[in-house]
Amino acid sequence: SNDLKVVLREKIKVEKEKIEKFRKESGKTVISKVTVDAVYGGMRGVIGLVGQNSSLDPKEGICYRGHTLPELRKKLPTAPNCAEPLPEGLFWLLCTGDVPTRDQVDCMTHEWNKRADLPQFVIDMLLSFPKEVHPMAQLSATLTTLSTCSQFAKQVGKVKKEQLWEYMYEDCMDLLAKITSIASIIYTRTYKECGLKPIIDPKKDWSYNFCVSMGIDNEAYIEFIRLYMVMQRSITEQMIASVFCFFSDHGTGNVSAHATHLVGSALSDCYLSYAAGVNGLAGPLHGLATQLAFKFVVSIRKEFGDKPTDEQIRGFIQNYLKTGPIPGYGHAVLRNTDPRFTVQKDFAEKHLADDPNVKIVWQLFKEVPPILKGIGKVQNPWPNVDAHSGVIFEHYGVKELDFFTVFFALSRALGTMSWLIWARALGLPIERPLSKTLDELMKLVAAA
Ligand code: NMX
Ligand code: MLT
Repeated sequence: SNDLKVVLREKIKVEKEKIEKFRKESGKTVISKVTVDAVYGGMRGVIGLVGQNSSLDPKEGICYRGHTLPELRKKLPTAPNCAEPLPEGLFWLLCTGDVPTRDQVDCMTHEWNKRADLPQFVIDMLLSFPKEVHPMAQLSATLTTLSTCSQFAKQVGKVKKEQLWEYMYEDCMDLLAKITSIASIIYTRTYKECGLKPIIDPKKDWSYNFCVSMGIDNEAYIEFIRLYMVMQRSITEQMIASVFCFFSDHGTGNVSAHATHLVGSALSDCYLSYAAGVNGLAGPLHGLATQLAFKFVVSIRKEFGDKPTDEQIRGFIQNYLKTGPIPGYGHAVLRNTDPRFTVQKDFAEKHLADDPNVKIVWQLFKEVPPILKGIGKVQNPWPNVDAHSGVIFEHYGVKELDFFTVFFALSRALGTMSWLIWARALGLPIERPLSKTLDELMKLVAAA
């Protein structure tokens, strides 16, 4: 079938049986231990979440339902005469585990285009934000308001628990269809004096319509956005069920995906849940690093011009380290260069190799890791996804730094929405780890 809901219905049945059997056989097997350090250290190393359909290898990076990012670039359907994968196809893959056919992807595009219109009260709200409100705050507030339209919220307590996922599915499809319209209004209204009405050409794909609605009709930019949407680790952390309802694993549970899942576990609808995720993504150690990493590059150019020497760059890094971490470097899980960085580098090599900002990003790639290694305590001295994105957005005309993390939020929505559907389909319970006082911890240690 080309209808995602029909395909999902069958997949959910099979997956539920598999999990039931697994839990019957192995439910009491101990697979992880919790140390005092883990309790104080952001729950590092504690397996408390399950990634149904993907994995994040510290060395290899993200794997989407068994496919690496470079593989997906080749396997997922593209727009006609284009090279980069369509995010619609990724969403199908995230939901079903299958690489979709062209017809299935077309069907997704059609669905999202059909659902893209925003209610008037949401448009009014978007047009009334003071322009100083950060775009991520605008996005979060708008999503929260959209919960008024949730079909899921209206059915909680009315229909059987097993049926709830069907309403979550409808809401998630709506959210994905509308979130790009919301983002394009935020962009045009905050930065271009007016809030342009989103242009939804029914013959065009999700990313195309979004880019054109932003007022940037440039094929290379649209291709980058398609790639970027696919790239933002839309699955690993999102396809995580808190089946064991405990703690976050080192390899899973990034802030935005975990926040979304956590709020969803209280049976909040997808709008409320994803607003929570967006709020987490807006933090400087998470998605805001996209704009901070770009600022870092711009500051280097301001100080040394377009062609800084390696020595100047090293001095700049050392100085910056006195104030905080180098944005775009390091990771809680990865122990290698983020493949999402590599994929963007590959794109930039083809399309914008002469851009002076891009050149500095590459120079930093050479100079930052040895310095971070030298500090001794940094677990991962390599660049993450955020080290590269900003210079590419800027190259194609998005000069407004505060908007960069919104792109991240659009991309992450694909993974979080696919997981919310699954979480409700599997009937996952409310997430509620235990917390202890220091005295209680000390007693536990004494008794251990
Ligand atoms: N520059 C300088 N110091 C760093 C960096 C860095 N880029 N990364 C980690 N450290 C320090 C870290 O501050 C900590 O120091 P202290 O013990 O004094 O607090 C020490 O190294 C050990 O930290 P790690 O265990 O390596 O990293 P952790 O898992 O705690 O944090 C990040 C991971 C991503 C929060 C951290 O690497 C960081 O702050 N990076 C810069 C911000 C960034 O790029 N964030 C985006 C991540 C990707 N995303 O999109 O979310
Ligand atoms: C992410 O994609 O969320 C970041 O790489 C951070 C993380 O995985 O913790």
